[in-house]
Amino acid sequence: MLSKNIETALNNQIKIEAESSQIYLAMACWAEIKGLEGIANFMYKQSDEERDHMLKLVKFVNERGGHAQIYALKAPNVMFKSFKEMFQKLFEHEVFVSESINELVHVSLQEKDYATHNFLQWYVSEQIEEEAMARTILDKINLIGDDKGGLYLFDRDIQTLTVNT
Ligand code: OFO
Repeated sequence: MLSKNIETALNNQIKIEAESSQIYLAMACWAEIKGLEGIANFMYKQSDEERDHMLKLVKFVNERGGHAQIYALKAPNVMFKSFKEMFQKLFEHEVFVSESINELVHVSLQEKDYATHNFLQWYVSEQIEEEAMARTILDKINLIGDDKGGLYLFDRDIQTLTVNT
């Protein structure tokens, strides 16, 4: 059984994962209208993965005697100055998600909820990978700078970047 504190904290994370999915969906749309299909597909996939992260939490809360809440979401940014800015925002968002997961882990230990603590370990590893991937993308974007040919190749190659679900 989940304590009220843990249930509230997990529900808050459900909202964060849902918002992540919306944020990346908006990025996918922006990339798509800019004609960069590879980046758009990559972001659509990221958006789907965030929805999976959300669903995993929803099921966990309901299975452990809580009630998963489906909150109204904050509207995401839909416009970006550049791809660099877009990926910078993605990176910052993943750092924010990692902090939020760390806080959850902390609360689960305070409440001596070892089942939740164990469940959250999957998110801890996921965040390490997602942050690393975002950092790799940013490094590549920085290398490209304003080179249009570089962006073309990056758009083609980003689809080969694997992300774990
Ligand atoms: Fe990319 O964040 Fe979910 O966990």
